[in-house]
Amino acid sequence: MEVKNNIILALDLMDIIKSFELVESISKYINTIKIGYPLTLAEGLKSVTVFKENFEFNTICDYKVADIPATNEKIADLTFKAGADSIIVHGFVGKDSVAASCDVALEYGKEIFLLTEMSHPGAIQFLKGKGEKIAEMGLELGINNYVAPSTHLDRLSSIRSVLGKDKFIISPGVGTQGGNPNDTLKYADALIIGRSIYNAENPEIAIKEIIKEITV
Ligand code: O7E
Repeated sequence: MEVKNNIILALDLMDIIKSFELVESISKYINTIKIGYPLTLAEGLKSVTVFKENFEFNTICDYKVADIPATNEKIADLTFKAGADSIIVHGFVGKDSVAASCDVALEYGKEIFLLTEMSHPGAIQFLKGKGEKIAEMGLELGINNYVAPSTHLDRLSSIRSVLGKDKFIISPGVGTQGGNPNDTLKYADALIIGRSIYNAENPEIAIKEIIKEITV
């Protein structure tokens, strides 16, 4: 996946009109958006379709799919039917559940992102240290795309070591959560950034500042 300026916008606003205005205001700096539960639950799955139809962006649906295989299949099917290019799936649920989402992605000629470890402080409680095993499982399943945290660089770098240089890693936590763009891009291929852009007084200035800061 080619991510313009290495930035994926986390579109976590809960209003489709405001989301449109935001994306329009920064559309020349990005080509990839991540739509998650905030916008989808507020406005429906049609928000994915509407964005896909109006912007020529890669659209990653962040539904952190984490259920039994039969339910994962249904979630993935509805998501791809709505127009998503990829879906984010939790790894901790195990191989059968992840494989179920992969199979649906394959039917649509689309992809999944496998979530290894998370970026928030509470992630160290149960998930920390499991990322390598989840990454190994992803490799066994032939998965090319992964999510790993920018706020725990030791974890991100270790997960990169397991995956090797050819796998694609996207990393949340830059900005508001404390992650640094250049440190993160030593190990990740793209940054997921939300609040530092959409909560800024001027999102265009904010994204330009981040782009200017990126030197790697
Ligand atoms: O902190 P922000 O506002 O820059 O937003 C970060 C986004 O990344 C937000 O949508 C959040 O749900 C998501 N995220 C994390 O912050 N931490 C994680 O560990 C994982 C994700 C995520 O996107 O998961 C799937 C990629």
